Amino acid sequence: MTFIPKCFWLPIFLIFLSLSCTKKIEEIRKIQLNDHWKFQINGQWMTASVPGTIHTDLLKNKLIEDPFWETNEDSLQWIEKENWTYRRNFTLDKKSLNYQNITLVFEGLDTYAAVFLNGQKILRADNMFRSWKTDIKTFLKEGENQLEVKFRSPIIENKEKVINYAYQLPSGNETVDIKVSPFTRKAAHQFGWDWGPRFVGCGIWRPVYIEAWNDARINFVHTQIKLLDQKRAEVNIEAEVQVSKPQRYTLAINEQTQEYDLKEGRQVLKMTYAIANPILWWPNGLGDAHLYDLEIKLLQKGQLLDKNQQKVGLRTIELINEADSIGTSFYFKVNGVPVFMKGANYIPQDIFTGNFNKEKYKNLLQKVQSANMNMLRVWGGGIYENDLFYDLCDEYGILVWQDFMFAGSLYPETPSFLENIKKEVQQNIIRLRNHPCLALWCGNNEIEVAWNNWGWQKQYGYSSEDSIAIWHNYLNIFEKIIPEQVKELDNNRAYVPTSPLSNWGTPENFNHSSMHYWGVWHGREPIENYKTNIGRFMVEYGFQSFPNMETINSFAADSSLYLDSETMKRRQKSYIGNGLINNHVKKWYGQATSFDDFVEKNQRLQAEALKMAIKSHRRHKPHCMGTLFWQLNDCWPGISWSVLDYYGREKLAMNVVKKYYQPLIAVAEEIQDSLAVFIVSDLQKKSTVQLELSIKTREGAQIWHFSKVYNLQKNSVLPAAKWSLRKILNKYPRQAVKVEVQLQSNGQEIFKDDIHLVPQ
Ligand code: BMA
Repeated sequence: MTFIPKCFWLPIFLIFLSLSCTKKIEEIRKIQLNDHWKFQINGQWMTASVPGTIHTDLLKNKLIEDPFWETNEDSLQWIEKENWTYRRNFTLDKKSLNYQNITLVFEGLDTYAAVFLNGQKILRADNMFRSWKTDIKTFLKEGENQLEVKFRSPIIENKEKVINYAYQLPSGNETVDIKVSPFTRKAAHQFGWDWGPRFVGCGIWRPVYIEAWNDARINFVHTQIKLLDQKRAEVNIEAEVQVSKPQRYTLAINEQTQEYDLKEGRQVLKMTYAIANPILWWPNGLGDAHLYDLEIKLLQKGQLLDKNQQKVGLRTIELINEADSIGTSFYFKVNGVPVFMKGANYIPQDIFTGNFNKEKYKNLLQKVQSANMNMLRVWGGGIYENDLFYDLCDEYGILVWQDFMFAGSLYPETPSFLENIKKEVQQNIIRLRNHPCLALWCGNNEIEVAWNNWGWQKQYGYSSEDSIAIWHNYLNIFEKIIPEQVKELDNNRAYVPTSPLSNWGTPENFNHSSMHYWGVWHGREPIENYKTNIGRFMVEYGFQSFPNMETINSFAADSSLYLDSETMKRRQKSYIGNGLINNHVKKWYGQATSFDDFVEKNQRLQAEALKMAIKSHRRHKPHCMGTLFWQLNDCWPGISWSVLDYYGREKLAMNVVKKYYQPLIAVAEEIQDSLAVFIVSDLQKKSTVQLELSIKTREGAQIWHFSKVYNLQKNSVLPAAKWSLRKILNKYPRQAVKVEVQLQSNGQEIFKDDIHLVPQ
């Protein structure tokens, strides 16, 4: 062993001591608190799920019957009138407690909640759509801690407010006497809608966790495209950081770094990230939805403190909503080119919102993509969707029309309510604005058309003073508070205060802006009216159908399998009811011979209705520049306008959507005494197709044929040909023939359709 003289020991010891005392800066630590929750019922603590909902917790513990079975909805209404308490314990070690800052984060509390940590109140929540963060360092102890969330029933919370309010507020589709939904910032459809049940629940519906950090952290990142041309893109990156120790920090974006001397508190760090030869992000059908990965890191002396991952899609998007030669346009330009939007209205995938299932999201959005859709509208009576929804839309090239969560109601004008929605709007804009899929912010669903056309003033007995005050409050929310936040936080994205901007009342209205066309269904018009009522952008229209028998059998006993059974009547939530469907079925296909037969015919009818509408909308491009049918999906196994049921099963209409949303289709249409064919191309390049048109007897014998090659312009509708029916039918009556239309590309069939002529 080498001898070390005594005098050397001291400096070696001192060096060792100083090294061991230099505190290593720790990276931010996230402690998940989603497990081990319990909820209390009759003094007992039962297992709970987080994220979750009281109804599903009760069900999992076998404390209630299946809420979807038969008419069980009715007997489960007591749940909404109860307060519910959730609790869990967790242990913290000394190391975690040593962090300078410890924050508790609830990504979603539904809705009125008081949160206690070790018996001390640390938070009060009153909005399902907000996330909640609070510093908890001083409330924590080493070892075991207890977290408790006490939910108050929205009915109990708001009953007095409803009774004492100056006037009654219209309230979506609520059917009970005391209508609390306008006062409650909670998914409106859960109070009952015309396609869903009333289940007003509560719960910790999004993840909960602790964040422990030292010195500084990243609160959020904002990415904005500053420059985008063929050679180069520049993305502005703003990172809001929170600093508890003033010193020099480094911000890194992928390989690029920049130093900052930061003071205590919140501050925004700006950097520009350049991309050479950028690859654009395109909506589904027009190219790849290319995404760039950015990793934003906050470092101190080379040690990582916090990081944030972003996916950036390079694209521009504009809404062109302006006066034109027809009336008022409404269309989107993506990367400078007008794009016809093909899609649907999307509602929450589960009435029990905490019931979040990744696979279900993925399956649904894959179906959307493979059905050739390029846009979904997240409708305003549901929720601002989970991050995964927008991540998948980014990836699959599905643009999102995002409503703020206001639908078919009017809202109180108290300062605390307005402040609450302002915070909700701020948080959700910040959470969603980086997504390339996000196309538009829309203030609300159908409030303006309702105010102007649905007779609320008379129905609710408003005096003219009331009306002035109510309308003033409406304008304050949708033309001031919300757009001001959009302008401040997401200045480059379009905002419209409401949908639709034009009502379907008069023919002239079809020349203006966005349209919800409900003449067919609510107006009891014949389905054929889809052919002539075509707006500039069809945001809603649709026809109901029953789900597949397999789904019906999941909620109805054999003894309920008839149209007038209590179960089928209660499942039908639209005031028009099953009778309207039945009348149309009879008219189109004759009296159904059994319940199964009725369901099958109803689905054929829905498919026929959507086919007619979609073909007409597309062939009227560019008068019409978008078609979003009502509705894509369901929140329970029910009767609705959906094409995919609660279990993801496809109705017959789904095939129609897939087929008629293809980029190249031919629309053969009877116009008075003629047969006309239009070839529609949504492609952004020229193409060549061969049209094959035959008239055949119902038995299949060909009596007339036409074939021609057409060169199509990009993004076009070509009126290809027109014939006098009298000439081409010869002696055959209309009802004895069918018209077959086919498109071929390079000898391959790419589209085929049959149409039947209207008998004379
Ligand atoms: C639309 C929607 C929903 C409703 C649907 C069917 O206008 O906005 O409110 O469910 O009609 O009636």
